[in-house]
Amino acid sequence: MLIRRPDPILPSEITPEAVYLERRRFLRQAAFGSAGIALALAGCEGESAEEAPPADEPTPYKDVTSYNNFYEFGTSKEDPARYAGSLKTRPWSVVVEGEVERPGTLDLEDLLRPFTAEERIYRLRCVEAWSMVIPWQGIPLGTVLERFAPTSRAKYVYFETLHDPAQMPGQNRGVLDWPYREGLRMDEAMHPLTLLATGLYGRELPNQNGAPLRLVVPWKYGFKSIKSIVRIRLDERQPPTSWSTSNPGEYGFYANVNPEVDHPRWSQRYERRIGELRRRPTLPFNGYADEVAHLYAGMDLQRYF
Ligand SMILES: Nc1nc2c(c(=O)[nH]1)N[C@H]1C(S)=C(S)[C@@H](COP(=O)(O)O)O[C@H]1N2
Ligand SMILES: [Mo]
Repeated sequence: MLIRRPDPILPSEITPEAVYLERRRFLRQAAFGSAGIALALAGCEGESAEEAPPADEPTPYKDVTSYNNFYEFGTSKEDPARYAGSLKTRPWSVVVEGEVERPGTLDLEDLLRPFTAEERIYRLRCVEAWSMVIPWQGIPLGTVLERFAPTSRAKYVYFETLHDPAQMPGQNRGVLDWPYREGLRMDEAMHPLTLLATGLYGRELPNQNGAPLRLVVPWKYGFKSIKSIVRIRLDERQPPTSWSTSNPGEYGFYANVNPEVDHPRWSQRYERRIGELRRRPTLPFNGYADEVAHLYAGMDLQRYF
């Protein structure tokens, strides 16, 4: 019988998630010295904590970067990976204005230099009920906003995506009122879970995922997580947002994931993790209720959906 030795793995065949997971394993081992010490520290028997599958398995890099929503490059989920190459992400700057004592401009390098990008694994859920688990790198938005000294009149934060139809051909079509706009209430913006993401899977953010800088608000529907941001404005009043302007009956300003409130055209009770066949029950606030439900205490979430 011929025993075939496995072929050596070419670097080009190593998936980004394999590289990422290996690096994480290495960092964890370095932190604990050895797997044995990690086991003793965790106080568990049998399997070490390192080998136990995480409750939320990250979605493969290929799916995270090839099944996207980014209407500036087309309305189908395959369009952004195919067409977002036309977006030029350097140089890049973000205007920060409005209710701040120190308005100014952030260029991307300035933004990254004084901060260390943190690594967070977050679920992202879309209103159409698909979800992914993505290892993001980024900076808590609140840390960035504090540099500009919000005034006491700052109640909301407004965000705008680049408006340049030459680079973003989808903006030649009237599917949305361009530029893409989003907003958060100040307490949502300052919440430590809210991230300005600069990368995923340990790599720079791919264009289709919102390079070079996008918002990630893990307890809300994906549409809140605005991509390729060029303007941040602190406002006294609730700002207009793209989806709630184009279809206010279907997309509210708050966009809290809520299994109890159906979307007009479909139930929100279940979701499908990309790559899984079985549906999962939708968790309130996308599974982050312990951290964020208090922000909405006393609000009627049927009305503020
Ligand atoms: N500028 C801009 N940002 C956007 C969108 C968009 O069309 N344009 N789509 C939103 C929606 S509906 C979702 S679900 C997420 C998708 O992010 P992902 O492609 O990285 O998964 O991006 C959000 N941010
Ligand atoms: Mo979405």
